[in-house]
Amino acid sequence: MGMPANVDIGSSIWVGNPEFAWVDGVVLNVKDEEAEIQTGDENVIVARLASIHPRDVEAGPYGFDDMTNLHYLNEPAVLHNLRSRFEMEKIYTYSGDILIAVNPFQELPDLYDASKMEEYKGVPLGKLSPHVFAIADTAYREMVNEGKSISILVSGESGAGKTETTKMLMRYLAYLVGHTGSGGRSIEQKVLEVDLKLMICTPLARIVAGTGQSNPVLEAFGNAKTVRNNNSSRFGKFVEIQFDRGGRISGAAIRTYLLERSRVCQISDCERNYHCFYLLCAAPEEEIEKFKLGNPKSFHYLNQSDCYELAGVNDANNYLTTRRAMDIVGINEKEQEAIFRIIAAILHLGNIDFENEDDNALVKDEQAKFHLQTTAELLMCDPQSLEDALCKRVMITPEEVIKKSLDPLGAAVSRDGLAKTIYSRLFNWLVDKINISIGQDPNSKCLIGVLDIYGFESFATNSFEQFCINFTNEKLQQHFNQHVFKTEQEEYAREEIDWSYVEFVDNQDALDLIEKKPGGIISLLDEACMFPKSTHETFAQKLYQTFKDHKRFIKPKLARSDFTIVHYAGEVQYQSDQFLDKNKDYVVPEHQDLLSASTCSFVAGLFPAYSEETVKSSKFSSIGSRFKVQLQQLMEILKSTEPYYIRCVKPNNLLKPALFENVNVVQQLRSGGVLEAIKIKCNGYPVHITFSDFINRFFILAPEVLRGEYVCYEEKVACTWILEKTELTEYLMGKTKIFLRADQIAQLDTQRSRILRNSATVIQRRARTNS
Ligand code: AOV
Ligand code: MG
Repeated sequence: MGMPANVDIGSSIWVGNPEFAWVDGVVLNVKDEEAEIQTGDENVIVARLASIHPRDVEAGPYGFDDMTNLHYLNEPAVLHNLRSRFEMEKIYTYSGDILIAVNPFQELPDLYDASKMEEYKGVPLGKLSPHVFAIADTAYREMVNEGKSISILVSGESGAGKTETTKMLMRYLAYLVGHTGSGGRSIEQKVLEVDLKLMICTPLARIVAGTGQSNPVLEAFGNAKTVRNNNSSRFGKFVEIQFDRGGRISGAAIRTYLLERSRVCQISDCERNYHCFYLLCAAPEEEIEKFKLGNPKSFHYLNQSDCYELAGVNDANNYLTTRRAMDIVGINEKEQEAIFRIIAAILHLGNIDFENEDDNALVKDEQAKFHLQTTAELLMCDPQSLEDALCKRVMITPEEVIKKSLDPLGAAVSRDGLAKTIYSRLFNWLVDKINISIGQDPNSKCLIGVLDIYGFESFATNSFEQFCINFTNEKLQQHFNQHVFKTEQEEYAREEIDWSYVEFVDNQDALDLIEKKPGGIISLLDEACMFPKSTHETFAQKLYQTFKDHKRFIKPKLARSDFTIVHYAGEVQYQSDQFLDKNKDYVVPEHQDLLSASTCSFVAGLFPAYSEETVKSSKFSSIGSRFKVQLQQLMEILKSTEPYYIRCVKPNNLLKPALFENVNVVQQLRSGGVLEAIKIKCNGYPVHITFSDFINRFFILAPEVLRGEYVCYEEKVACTWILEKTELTEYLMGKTKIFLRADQIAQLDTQRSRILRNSATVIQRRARTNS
């Protein structure tokens, strides 16, 4: 958006500011490449012309519902528009067909109630104030009327409100479908009022309730408190609702992506482990006794952080709610018992400490032995086998099979590995179970898919998880760019203007760097994992060599194993030291054998014995490559759908209402691709202004068009007349709109304000002479 500002003395402008991102001001003087500016807070500053953007003084205090109506489509204008609206509790704003949602961090009155849903039913997008219901409604109508599949892509950084937005989308769809045809109460309402279990008999109710109730279940096992969000989803999710020809829900499916495994045994201060652990510790007395639980502070997997309770959250109640939700999604009593037994077992497992005896790990003391015994009981496996699986490894040499002891550190790593494996298998089981119980429709005609996935991340240290997350975002960004580009083209076509003016910016090179096969980073990582002698350092060296001249790859100065990728949203420096370990999807055979031999069929079912075939084919399985395939499949689905985008924005890091931090928000607009989209528009003719708006604003440049002998009834002719008088060239004339470049509109505004200023002085002078 580096448009040369058309700066003149008296112009209203935005100027860059480190604290507030942008502040408003008026130009007092211009010299060479600099301008003297009086800012809104009455300071006089000097700024480079390049850091100045024109400001639309007539934008009004209420902001535009749709930011494509901004006359100056620049970063400060977008920021200011969102801010003004947020201050009036208008959290939703369109940018064309993209919905931007700023997290209010408070319940806004009536924003999501039934009457609001009724209000949006069947109303075209843009008629009412921007709302997530409007997007859901438009998506649904488009699906029914045009027989198209739709995807709604919800993105934003952690805590921005993706999951809440997704829930509102689902709630609205359930309401719509419940209210279509039959009239009366919605299915969802019925589900809430009538005995839940009974309602599950009808397929529609089962699906609506199932997708609805999958939330509390998946959130209990897949969400946790982090520093950024008290209810942070630690997995990505794509919910696909299937519809039949009549627009009725006929099935649904939930796909999940990349659950964060490390959290099960490692948490930082102020964060929590997955909610389910705390829920279980707050369960009714008999469960606590049965599972030998107690204070969460007594468990190593929970007491690494001093945070146990969440403000406003009652774990005991939530335990019961989760159990009820599990009933609804078809997880029976016996299965539920097994699930929580496993959760308890993981807590006890974490308390098995080891001590050192001649470099051999031994279970430490009576306390640790008690936890070993309890873990074995709960997992229904042999305690001695459990101890061996934790402390020993079987080595097969050509001569013999020997059991080698691990040292205490190795045993602790083995223990944590076991905990992570059990937990992630349990989570996958839950997802599969929910899918089976909701039921999929193999003959469905159309679908509406909703994607709730982690946004771009860049922390002080970035590991394999951030790499995968940012890879996902790079993929989605390409999809987004293509979409924005296409809609822009369509607008040109509608106005019957040649669209070769729109230039496409692409991030294919960044994607190639990551996923190209062979030769991309994921391929090189897999190779490193398969080669026994590699270390993260040899892996990094290989990257440095291979991508020496790649535009998107940087070897940081002095780095020995870090590498930087230039993502669309900025540079991220990755620490490669755990990449190899984290990429290996490997279950220790000792663990596998232990659990597949459990006398609890549920536990054994999570660890099906290998067949000869799978042993051969799965010599090495890589998380990175599997993720890449999952992502490819997701992209295939998305490509076959009509996309809608919702960009969630987090107004502050304190998670507080009514606080809007400019710098923070600008950062998100940049990395969320909102400004990228604007950039795509700015490459061509970003200002699309209707003939009548143009006349209203600029007739003053040629007042004769509205006067006596010149009155023209044809708006287009009047516009041409005005434009000819201003000596502007190279604008584009559409059927209903004029397309201008950013500098052209600025030029027109400058001329206009000059005239207004002159006439103001004339009026003042007249007033003075009259008095
Ligand atoms: P996320 O899904 O984007 O983060 P959430 O949807 O969990 O973020 O939102 C975080 C919190 O913000 C919620 O728990 C609510 O307290 C509040 N919130 C969000 N949207 C609204 C809304 N529309 N109205 C009122 N409060 C809201 V993460 O899952 O961490 O990336 O991994
Ligand atoms: Mg979430």
